[in-house]
Amino acid sequence: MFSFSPNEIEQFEESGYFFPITVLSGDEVKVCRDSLERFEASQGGSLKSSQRNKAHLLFKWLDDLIRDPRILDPVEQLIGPNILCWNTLFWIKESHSKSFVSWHQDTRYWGLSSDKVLSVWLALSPASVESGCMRVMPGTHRGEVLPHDDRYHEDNMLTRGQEITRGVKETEAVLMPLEPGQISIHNYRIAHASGPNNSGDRRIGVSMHFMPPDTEQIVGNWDSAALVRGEDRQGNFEPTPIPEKDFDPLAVEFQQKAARAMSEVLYAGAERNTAKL
Ligand SMILES: O=C(O)CCC(=O)C(=O)O
Repeated sequence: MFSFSPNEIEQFEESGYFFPITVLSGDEVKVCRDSLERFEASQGGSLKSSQRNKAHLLFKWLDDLIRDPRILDPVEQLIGPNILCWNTLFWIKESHSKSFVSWHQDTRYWGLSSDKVLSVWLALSPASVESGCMRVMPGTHRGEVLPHDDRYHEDNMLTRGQEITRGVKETEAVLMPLEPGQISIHNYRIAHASGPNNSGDRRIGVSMHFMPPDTEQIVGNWDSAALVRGEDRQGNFEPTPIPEKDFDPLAVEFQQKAARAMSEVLYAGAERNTAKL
C-alpha cells in the first residue's frame, strides 16, 4: 500500500502537487490503452469532446480504476476516508499536435464548493516534456483565484480557452513528467498548464477528480458523482450507475445527461458555448 510520509503530506499542503506515484504495470496500461484505441478505431476517429467527460460511465476499466486502492489510498491520505469521484476526463494530444492547455485554475469553473478537490492524472502513454506534460505553479492553490480571460484558441483543450491573465511566473513553474502507469496529484485550485506534443506518440492521459462528500455543486442545479470509498452522509450528488461492461446502455444514457449538465456549469457566464455535445 502506498503511504505518504508526514513530510510529503506537509509538502503537498504547501505546494499543491505530488508526483510521480506508479500505480499500473506496463501490461495493465496496455490493456487500458488498447481498449480506448480499439473503441476509437471502431468509431473511425479519436474520442469526441462529448465522450471526454464522465468517461468512467463509458469505459468499465476506468470505473474500476476510480475504485482501485492504488489510486484511492493516496487520495484518502490527502482528503479523508469518505471519497466521491466527481468526474473522469481524457486528455489526448495527438502526436506532433499543437494542442495545449493554457494556465488555469479549475476551481474557477467547476462550480464545486470545496477547497479539497483533487485531480489524479494518470499517464497511459509517455507524458514527457517533449510530449507536453503538465506543469504547475507551486503554492497557487493557497491564494485567491487569479483573473482569467476566455480566449477560445482553436488548439486550446479547455472549454473556453480560459487563461490566467496575471500572477503566473513561468520561470517558477514545475514540470511533471510521467511514465505510462504513473500518476500525479494536484489540488484543483493550483494554476497548471501544458504545452504541445512534439513527440511521435500520442500523449494520452486521464484525470480523475475526487472530493469529500460535503462538497456542493453551487453553480449547476443538478450534478452526479460516484461514491468510491467510505460513506456519503450528505447526498449532494446523484450517484452514478456502475457500468457492467464498456458502453453499457444505461450508463451511456446517464453519461450523456451528466456530461451535458457539466458542460452548462463549465460554460456558465461565458460569452460563447462551443461545446459539441
Ligand atoms: O492534460 C493536460 O495537459 C492538462 C490537464 C489538466 O488541466 C487537468 O488535469 O486539470
